[in-house]
Order: sequence, then C-alpha cells, then structure tokens
Amino acid sequence: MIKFITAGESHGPALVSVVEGLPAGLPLLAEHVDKELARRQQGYGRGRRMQIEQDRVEFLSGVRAGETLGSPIAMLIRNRDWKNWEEIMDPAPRAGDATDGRKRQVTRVRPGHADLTGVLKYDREDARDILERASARETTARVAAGAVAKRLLAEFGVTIGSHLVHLGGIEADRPQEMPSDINAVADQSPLRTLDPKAEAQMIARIDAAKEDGNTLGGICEVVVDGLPVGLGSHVSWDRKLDGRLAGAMLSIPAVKGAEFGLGFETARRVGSEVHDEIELAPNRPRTGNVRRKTNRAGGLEGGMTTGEPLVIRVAMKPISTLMRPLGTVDTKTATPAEASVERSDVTAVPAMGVIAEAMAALVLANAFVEKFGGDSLAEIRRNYDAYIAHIARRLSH
Ligand code: EPS
Repeated sequence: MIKFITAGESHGPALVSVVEGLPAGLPLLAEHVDKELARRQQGYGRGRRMQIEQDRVEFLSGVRAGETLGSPIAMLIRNRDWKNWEEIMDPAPRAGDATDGRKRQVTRVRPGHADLTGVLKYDREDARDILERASARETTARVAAGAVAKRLLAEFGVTIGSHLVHLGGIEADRPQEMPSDINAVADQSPLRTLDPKAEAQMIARIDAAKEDGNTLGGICEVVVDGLPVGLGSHVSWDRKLDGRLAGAMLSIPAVKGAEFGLGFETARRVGSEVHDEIELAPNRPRTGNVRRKTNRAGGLEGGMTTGEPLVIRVAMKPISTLMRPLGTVDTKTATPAEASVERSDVTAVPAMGVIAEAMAALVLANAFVEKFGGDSLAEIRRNYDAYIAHIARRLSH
C-alpha cells in the first residue's frame, strides 16, 4: 500500500510530506519533485504569496544516491514566508504578550471557509488555528508526494496531464486533437488552458473579479495515458477505482465535484449513446488487444481501468476569502460583522489541475503496487511484464 501524510501550517516553518510503500530502486531526484512544485505555483490570478515562495524539496529519508530505498520518504518544503510570521506562529508561548502571543487573530469567520465550523469543533478562540491548516498551502506537500508517485508510474509509460476547461463562466474548447504531451502545451499558458481565445476572455474575467473584490472557480480535466487494463476491482465498494479517485479529488480544498468521461451527461442519454463499443485491436497488449471505439466511460468500467485514457474533470468553487467581504458573525463579540479579509488569490484553478494530477498519481500508484506488488522496482516490472504477456495472449489469433 502506498500511503502518505502531510503536515504543516500555511505560515509555519515548513511543510512535510511522508510517503510510504514505494518500492526500492526507483530513480528519484529532487528535481523531479521541484519541477512539479514549480508547476503548482503558476497561474494567472494568484496573490502575492506565490512571489514570496519558491518551493523546493529537501529529502530527509528514503532516498540514497538518487534511488529510493523502500523506506518512508520524508520530504521537507520550507515556507519562505515564515520569517514574517515567526512571532505569530511561534510554537512556544510568548510570555508577557498582552494578546497571549496571538496577534492577527481571526474572529470574523469567512463564509465558505473552514473557519467557523473549525473553531466550534476544535474549541478554539482564534480561527487562525483552523485556517492555517485549511489553507491550500497544504497542497504543496501533496504535490511533492504525487511527484514521487508519478515517477513510479512513468517507469511503466504512464503519463498524467491536465488542462483547464472552464473558468468563471467561460468554457474552453478542446483542440481537435489533444496534444500527445498535454502539460508541455498547457504549462505554456498562464491559465493552463489549451484554448488561447478563451484564455484571453478568462484573463479579462479574472481582472474584473479582482477589481470587484470577488473570486472565481472553474474546472480542470486530468488525462492519464498508458495505464494497463485491470487496475482497481469490481468486487468490493472500496476497491473500485472510480470511487477512490473521486474521493481523492474531492479531498482537494474547494473542490466540489468530479466526473469521469461523459460524467453527469450520461444520465441524460440513452444507453447506446453512452457505452463504448469494443473492437479487436492487435498489437495493443496493454489493453488485452482490444479497444473501445469511443471513450465516453473515461477509461473505467466496473471500477477498473480499461486501458483507454483515464479522463477526470474536477470542479472547484471560488475561493472563500473575498476582498469585498460577505456578512458573518464575530465569534469573539457575538455580533454581526463583515468577514475578515486575508491576502488571497482571485482564483487558483490552474494550480488545482496540478494538484489533481498529484492526487490521481497517488491513487493510481497505489492501485499499481496492489496489482503488481513488489518490494523493488525490478520485481514490479517482472510482475507487470508477465501480466501484460498473459492478457495479450487471450484475444490473439
Ligand atoms: C491561501 C491564501 C494565500 C494563498 C495560499 C492559500 O496565502 P497567504 O494567506 O499567505 O497570502 O497564496 O496558497 C499558498 C500559499 C500556496 O502555496 O498555494 C488560503 O487561505 O488558502
């Protein structure tokens, strides 16, 4: 099992990511992780914080001479902003301080954020004790873990890309033909979209929202290519890969929905316009020498990969910190108030696509080691090759 845990507050000293269950012998360099961290920091509509941070990983364990050891991989990513928050976020009590060391308290809780429910549930006075962890800064550590998972998948020809398909009411058109390397194209766009015309409109929309003190949501599409048939399982609810992937997507801050292939549209169509016809396809061993004529299912049937591209669309709501604040209550005075205003982003949908890639990589890498086992990369490869050789024989003539 590949498991991971993250720790760290947005303005604390650092973020930590621990990944367990990777095989030994996987080539892994800091630059593999740093590349993904840099991609997450991009995107038109981000606030000033992203100019402060330059996320870089330090391996603390689990890697030696550029290869994994099979032991837990601990990664540290320092917050450069920490130097501005040392007093406020100091783990030690600050004696003699009139505010009990708690400057910049947040009590005018923001609608849509974890603030209010968090202070009630965890019995805190200051919503900063909640928002520091609820902050999307945490996703940096997920992207680090995802970069390691991507490395394993890449050894087997699995590639994961994403692009933005909707922002704040504006749809992007899909290109006639998807680029073979989606990220090579999407990463060139300030919004990570493949539609330059829509991009210009979206940028104007972001500028208008910023002017208005407002925020915007959107939708990204993740595409995974090169998966073998048969990851996941139909036999039990918690082994179905679509459920596991959807859960991972919905765990990303501000994400409100995930759909596979045609998704919600399938409910509106008749069966013959939903299901993908199957045909023989010699020389396609990875999919059992068959192919779907269409891919409306988005690469999953019965909770298992079909070997067709996995297509997940992920919807994110607008960020809940508004510069023109909504009405709320002050939890300190129990009076009506305007919500607190913290520095924030107008939109972070382009970054969400990169985070969704990371979460998909972690779920898929886990499904991979479940299917092919292996304490070492070489062992996984033997099991993978034997399986592919076997399914390739099933429908060959
Ligand atoms: C965030 C608020 C902003 C974002 C932050 C998420 O940070 P700050 O409060 O320091 O200005 O920039 O995102 C990141 C720091 C990041 O790395 O993505 C929030 O409240 O969720």
